[in-house]
Amino acid sequence: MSSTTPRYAALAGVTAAAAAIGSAELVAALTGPRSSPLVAVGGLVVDTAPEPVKQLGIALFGTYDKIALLVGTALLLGGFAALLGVLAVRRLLIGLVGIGAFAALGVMAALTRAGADVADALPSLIGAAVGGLTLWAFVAGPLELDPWPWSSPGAAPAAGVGAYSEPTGPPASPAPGSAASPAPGSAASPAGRSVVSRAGGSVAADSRRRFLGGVGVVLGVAAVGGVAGRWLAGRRGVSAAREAITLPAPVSAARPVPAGADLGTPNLASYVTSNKSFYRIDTALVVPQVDPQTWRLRIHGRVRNPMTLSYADLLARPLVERYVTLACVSNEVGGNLIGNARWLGVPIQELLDEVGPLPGADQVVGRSVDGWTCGTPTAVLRDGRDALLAVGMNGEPLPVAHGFPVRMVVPGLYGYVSACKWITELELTSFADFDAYWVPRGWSAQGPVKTQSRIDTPRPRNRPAAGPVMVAGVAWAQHRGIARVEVRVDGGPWQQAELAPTVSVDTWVQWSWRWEATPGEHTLQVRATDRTGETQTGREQGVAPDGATGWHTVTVTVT
Ligand SMILES: Nc1nc2c(c(=O)[nH]1)N[C@H]1C(S)=C(S)[C@@H](COP(=O)(O)O)O[C@H]1N2
Ligand SMILES: [Mo]
Repeated sequence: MSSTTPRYAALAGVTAAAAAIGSAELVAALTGPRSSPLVAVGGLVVDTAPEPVKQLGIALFGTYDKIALLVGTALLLGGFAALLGVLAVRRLLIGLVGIGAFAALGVMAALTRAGADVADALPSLIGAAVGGLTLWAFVAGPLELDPWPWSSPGAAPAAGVGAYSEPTGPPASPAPGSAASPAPGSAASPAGRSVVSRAGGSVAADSRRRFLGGVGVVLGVAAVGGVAGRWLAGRRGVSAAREAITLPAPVSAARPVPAGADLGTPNLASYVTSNKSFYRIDTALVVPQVDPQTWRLRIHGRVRNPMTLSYADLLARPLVERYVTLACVSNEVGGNLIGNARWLGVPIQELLDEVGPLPGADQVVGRSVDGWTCGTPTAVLRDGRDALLAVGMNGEPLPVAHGFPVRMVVPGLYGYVSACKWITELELTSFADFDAYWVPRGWSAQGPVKTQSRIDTPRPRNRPAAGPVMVAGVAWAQHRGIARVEVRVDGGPWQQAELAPTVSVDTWVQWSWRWEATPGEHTLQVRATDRTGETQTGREQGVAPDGATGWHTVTVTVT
């Protein structure tokens, strides 16, 4: 038997949840985006989800994993809200307790985020209050209305007894003065039974109209409030501050990109990756907005002279500009979580020399404003390579998503152990004393980039014609440099590819090889050898715990 009531009740629950979220977003415009319950709870999920679940999320959704998480959270919330609505019709207290539980979760999540203060509890609390009032307004009066307007005519309930009105219990009391409470003497009959009529002008139809009208108004106001909240929060962002910045010229410019570094072949990754197409990986559900005016970098821990720098202090120092290829440890063989940019920044080595690390301080922990950490070997930062506290990327201030105002970039190390974005602290400690963010989650404390190579063209779907085919791609072994790249077809002998010139050993290199392709299906493989003489292993290993290995293999059909 179908009944109208649970559907109205579920709709009331979802509407109350929407009112709660909308008002929470509006409040979060004042208290900061990370205090939004959706964002805070999502962040908690990101930080506490078991590693296999996270891996699955990344595998399924790639760099859209965060959007998937937010959409998933919203759907789950919608389901719970519908259930709460149905339960609340039976007993309002159950619904209110449910909302209270969600509020508690929101408060707990918001208050445990890095740098949280008590005001971060407000969006959840006010959202819960608004949600609770909305729920009360909708369900305090009996929700026994005319048949669900969109159900097939035959689905109308026979006796008009709402499945969730307790036949023997006392009638639910209408909410005094609440928008959705039925007008005295309208739908609710003394027995708590609904008056159902198929005639358009009945009192039940009236109250149905009023109910759906109320739902429409609340959903509309919630949506407007939520969007306005997001918009206001966005206006509090730092894009304007970023655009107002003019970066000083470097005292040491990057070596110009040599002619021929870019083969310009279609499908081949360009030698320099634009900011727009540079991959983005981080745990931040909302991009941290860090005001350069108030930004400070604290260098402390096991040092002789702790030091605090402002953004102006940093820009006043001699800046260097270098091309460095940044790669993610989660990059699969053949993957594209890698990019090459021209970074402008202060050499970290000079800062370390000034603070004077104490003996035993073998790890430098970079800490972001959102609490994320990475651990970099002190020795690597002091061995003369161009490890930078970067303020510029490809001639612009760092894009906000790539760490504005300041981030780390260290040639030769994966991003998770070196490339802290939105950095606010450098803490000298030891590997024995501190595990950075990804280490307790099963990733290696040491993350040197593995020698790798990738075939960018032809792609499997290209179906090149028989005859000469340009096979090309990129290879990288940051800070060691690439000495040789070889290609083989159908498991045959390795053939030497040609290497394009590069700026330095700290960047990737494009390679190409002319293939006399014959019709049919063929397998192309690539391997690189770095300048220490080590050849990339063909043994296949996944990305965890310290980077994938194996030869990129592409199967193409030649026509
Ligand atoms: N604050 C912060 N910095 C971070 C991360 C992060 O999650 N939070 N992820 C790191 C990882 S795993 C990588 S690969 C690089 C990616 O930098 P990009 O997003 O600029 O490409 O940033 C690193 N810096
Ligand atoms: Mo990464």
